[in-house]
Amino acid sequence: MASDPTPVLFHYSFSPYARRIAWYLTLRGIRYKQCMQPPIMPRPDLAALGVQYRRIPVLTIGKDVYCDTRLILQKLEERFPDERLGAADSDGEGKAIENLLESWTTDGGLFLSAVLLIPRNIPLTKDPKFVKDRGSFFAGQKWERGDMTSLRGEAQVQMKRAFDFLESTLLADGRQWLRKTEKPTLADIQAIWPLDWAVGMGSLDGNIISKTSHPKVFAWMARFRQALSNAKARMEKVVVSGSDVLDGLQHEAFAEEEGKVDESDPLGLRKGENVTVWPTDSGSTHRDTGTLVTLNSREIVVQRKTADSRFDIRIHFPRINFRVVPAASSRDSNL
Ligand SMILES: N[C@@H](CCC(=O)N[C@@H](CS)C(=O)NCC(=O)O)C(=O)O
Repeated sequence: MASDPTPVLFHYSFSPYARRIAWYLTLRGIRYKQCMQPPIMPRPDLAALGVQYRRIPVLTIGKDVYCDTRLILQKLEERFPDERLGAADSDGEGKAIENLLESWTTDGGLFLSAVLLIPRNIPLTKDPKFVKDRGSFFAGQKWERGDMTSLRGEAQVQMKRAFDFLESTLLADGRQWLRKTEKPTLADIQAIWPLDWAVGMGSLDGNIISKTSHPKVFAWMARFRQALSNAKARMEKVVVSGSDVLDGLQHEAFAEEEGKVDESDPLGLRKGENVTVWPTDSGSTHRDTGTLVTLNSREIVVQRKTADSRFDIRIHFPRINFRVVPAASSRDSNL
């Protein structure tokens, strides 16, 4: 029997990915709890749950643990179907816009440009512990100090292109929200988060991106912030400790029924097999091993015990940018 537990968001406040989820929950008015995490490893609260995955945010609903904002948003849309923020299933064009905007901003997209533009003079980026922690975070990215000036210049250009794109296409006809709706939708969230992060950090070159050069985009961002602050005023902020979450989960059920392993999946993995899962684009050195319970083109789900072996949890990962292999062969895999 599935229970109806309150979602718990594990995050730290300056994570732009976590904001994407917090904003979604806030605009929907879905009550949730926050479990605040340190911005650098280790994260004992997640380790106690049995989660090795290092990226933020992570969302739990009962004994189901969801990794990666792409999957988290889909799951929230499904679990709370009334007045969803996403386009209706029958609205193919709306869904396509949402998905394309998501690919545009996420991971290697605009997010990476915003990362390159993090100001060098804020306390966090000067902290040697933070610099060391993030040193091996991006798989395959080698940023040499001497290249930073030109990389940051390139990133400003990518940001300008993003502002140009919205100004001259979706927002050009004076609409309030990207899908011409009355209220902000998932499409607005999918597009705005790295732009808002970059503006908020003061990262953008005002000579090429400003209220004067891109008035419609800046007005849209201001409307979004206003809608968010109105919604926030209606929400109660609930902060919980990691040990409270762990103790509480003991009495919760799984939020979802156990799924199936798709027999036609090209990887040929079997239900019940011991597998290891990790993200291929960033945070790849942190890998989760457990029993494979679900595998389909959308997600990988493994079941394992909490660190103290008190109870089982199921950890969900999306298929995009994740690899799953038999646990025995993961030690040899650097892919
Ligand atoms: N594809 C992931 C990316 C998440 C991500 O990169 N999060 C950043 C924080 S904004 C992170 O985990 N940084 C390293 C860390 O916090 O340990 C998602 O959509 O959730």
